[in-house]
Amino acid sequence: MKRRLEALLRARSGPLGRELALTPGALGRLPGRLAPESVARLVCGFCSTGCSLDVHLRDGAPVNLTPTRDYPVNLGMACPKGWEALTPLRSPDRATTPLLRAANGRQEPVDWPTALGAMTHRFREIQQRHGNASVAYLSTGQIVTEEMAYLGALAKFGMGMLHGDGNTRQCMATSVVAYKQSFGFDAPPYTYRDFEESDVIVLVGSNLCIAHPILWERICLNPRQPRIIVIDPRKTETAMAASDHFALRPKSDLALFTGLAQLLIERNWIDEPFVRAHTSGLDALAMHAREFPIERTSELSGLSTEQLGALAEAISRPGRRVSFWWTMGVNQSHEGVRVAQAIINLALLTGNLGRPGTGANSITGQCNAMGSRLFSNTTNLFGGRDFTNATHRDEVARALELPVETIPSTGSLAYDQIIESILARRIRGLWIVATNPAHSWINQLDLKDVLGRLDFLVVQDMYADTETAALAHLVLPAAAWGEKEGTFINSERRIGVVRQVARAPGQALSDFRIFQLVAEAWGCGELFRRWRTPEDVFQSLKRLSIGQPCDFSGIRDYATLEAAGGIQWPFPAGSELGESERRLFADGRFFHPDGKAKLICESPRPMPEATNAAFPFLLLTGRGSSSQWHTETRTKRSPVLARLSPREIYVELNPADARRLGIAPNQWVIVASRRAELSARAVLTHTVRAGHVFIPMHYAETNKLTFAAFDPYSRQPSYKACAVSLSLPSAT
Ligand SMILES: Nc1nc2c(c(=O)[nH]1)N[C@H]1C(S)=C(S)[C@@H](COP(=O)(O)OP(=O)(O)OC[C@H]3O[C@@H](n4cnc5c(=O)[nH]c(N)nc54)[C@H](O)[C@@H]3O)O[C@H]1N2
Ligand SMILES: Nc1nc2c(c(=O)[nH]1)N[C@H]1C(S)=C(S)[C@@H](COP(=O)(O)OP(=O)(O)OC[C@H]3O[C@@H](n4cnc5c(=O)[nH]c(N)nc54)[C@H](O)[C@@H]3O)O[C@H]1N2
Ligand code: SF4
Ligand SMILES: [Mo]
Repeated sequence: MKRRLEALLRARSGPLGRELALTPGALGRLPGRLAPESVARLVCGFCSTGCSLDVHLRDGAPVNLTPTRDYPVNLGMACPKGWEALTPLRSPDRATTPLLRAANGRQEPVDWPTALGAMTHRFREIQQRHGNASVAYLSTGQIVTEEMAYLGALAKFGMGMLHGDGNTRQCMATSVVAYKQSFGFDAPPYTYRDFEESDVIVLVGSNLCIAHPILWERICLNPRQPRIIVIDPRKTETAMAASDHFALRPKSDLALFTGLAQLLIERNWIDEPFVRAHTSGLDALAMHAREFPIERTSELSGLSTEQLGALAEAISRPGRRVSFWWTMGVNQSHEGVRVAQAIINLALLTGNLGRPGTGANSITGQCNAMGSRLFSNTTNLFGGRDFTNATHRDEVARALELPVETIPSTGSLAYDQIIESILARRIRGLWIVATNPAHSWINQLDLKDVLGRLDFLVVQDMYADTETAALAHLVLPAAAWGEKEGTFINSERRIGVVRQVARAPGQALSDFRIFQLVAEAWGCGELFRRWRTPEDVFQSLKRLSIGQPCDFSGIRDYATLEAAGGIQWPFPAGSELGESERRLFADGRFFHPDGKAKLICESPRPMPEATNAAFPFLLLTGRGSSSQWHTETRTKRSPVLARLSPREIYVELNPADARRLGIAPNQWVIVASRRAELSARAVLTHTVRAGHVFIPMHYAETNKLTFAAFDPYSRQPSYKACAVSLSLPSAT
């Protein structure tokens, strides 16, 4: 292996060979494509809203930014993270050189050739001993589509890996499976203008004001005085701002929505012509829903029969445009897929699909979760295809001009199964790119132990001090958003461009460049010879989309995207640029062969870890503030953002519970689950009900407590329900 790399360095063949041979210092100053203008336009790299930011440059360096005024998504607005997006780039804590764990156990700086040599040598050695599938990767929804496609192709077609998953499993897997089964393709149908055109907006398990503040602003632009209904066990910021808040019992959504379907059917409040023409499965759903009469539904959901009647009436009154939106309160559940489908059923039953202001709408999380859903090559083969389908493999082989034998014919293990395989020593090498599972994964303590058992762990991140990077044998320093180019796909299927406005520090390289170098070092660079730039990959992605519902082959290039203010898929060849916003299913045709959407139902199951006398509180987790992002690797580096949210971990509890337990405001308390305990400051608030507590996910300790339960269809973790106890620290 070493000889191969040395030969490659000596040969200096092609631009990549030359790069490998460059001195480390020179690598850091690789000629990027820095935007020459005084203003460069980039889609934000935090959340899936996909706001556009104008970065102002002086002498080729970014000085500050303003939200783009004429971009159809954010209309001149940004949240605190967007305004502060440049600060995390300039942090002195950035990873600036590869780090390799030495014999003394410490991570020591090395140059790129050494790092690449170590990675390819160790991974190959593991594969030779234990088979190709003994090395796997974990990808992300936070790098540009071109990079995640490169990683997916390199790992699976070039390096022979079979298993790869990503942090979208933690986030969007439920919506993907729900849409595929109900609509025939993973296709969120809406456009953001639907927020402005609805009469009734139903937000289920979505704290829009905190998690997608600019989408909340879009609701505020609605001139129809919409009724805003929030269904969430907590009285969130969004619930407070809404017209109605229905505080259902946690994880009773499936009973609630099935009971609502029953009310609609029994009162004949359904849009029968729409249902007959465009759906299948009504009879089975009607039979099933009979088991959820209003009294039982009330008992299960904790909502009164009057509340249920009011809800059913609100979503079914003829002539009203009703839109249903959901996020993690639905997806992160032991039965999330069926809950999402129960919401989809309500939209179908009331004919609220395909028209302005309607829809069964999953709001995505990360800036490029939608890109990852289509092009990460993890669960799905490129373009929403299936690894087990020979026709699909042929299509991909043809589009990429690859030998079809390079494409595996079996799908990947899911995230939790990859972790179990590590424990069983079937997987021994792992490459983690742009995600921090040692903080964010559901059974964090187990995961840290499991990652520690790997023969070789590579972590590729913009910071070397993340909880996951600390465990790595090899850390690869990555350039960040703003230091590279490519495209993101936002929640409403809009493809937008990210440009390079800054140079990565030290020897950090774009993920794209790192993948190219790994391909060369591995010896499979020939497969990717045509992918010299991200825009080359974009042209391949266009070809991969042809014939799929997401076809965007009509977009010429990045310049077209920039001029148009982003373009939503589908946009097949020959499409005209007209309206800047488009929704799906206007023609009532879904992606199943019969053109109909499926009404799918199933009985609710009990919550996996219920409360009991020893652990009497239910722990809910989620986003804490609009200035905190996930594991805070980025947001904590901004003094402005850091000041906008508590630095110390806190637990929200109801004042009645606090009184009973003698807990004073701001006091340190111990929160314990069956797995671990932590200390947190008590915040007394009526936003959580008695018997519930809430801890934001942004603190490193939170996931020590959570219970590893998964939806059986999507294998998404159920982060939002586990049993805990509260106590005061002992005086000693
Ligand atoms: N500021 C900020 N914004 C973000 C992020 C961030 O980290 N910080 N992350 C982004 C990402 S990746 C994502 S996925 C989104 C997440 O966006 P959201 O899903 O809106 O955020 P969460 O706070 O995780 O969860 C939403 C709500 O689900 C509720 N919930 C819990 N259990 C249940 C239940 O059983 N039923 C119902 N109906 N509701 C329940 C919780 O009380 C919570 O208020 O945010 C994105 N935006
Ligand atoms: N308890 C609880 N846990 C949760 C959730 C919850 O609601 N409750 N939510 C879950 C959800 S929805 C999500 S999406 C996950 C998120 O969990 P993670 O994906 O683990 O969270 P991030 O902090 O966004 O991690 C992204 C990492 O990528 C790095 N990075 C950023 N940009 C780049 C880049 O361009 N290149 C490279 N190589 N690295 C980069 C960052 O420094 C960071 O280390 O957390 C999940 N965990
Ligand atoms: S709402 Fe999301 S996309 Fe918009 S500025 Fe904030 S983090 Fe960025
Ligand atoms: Mo997410």
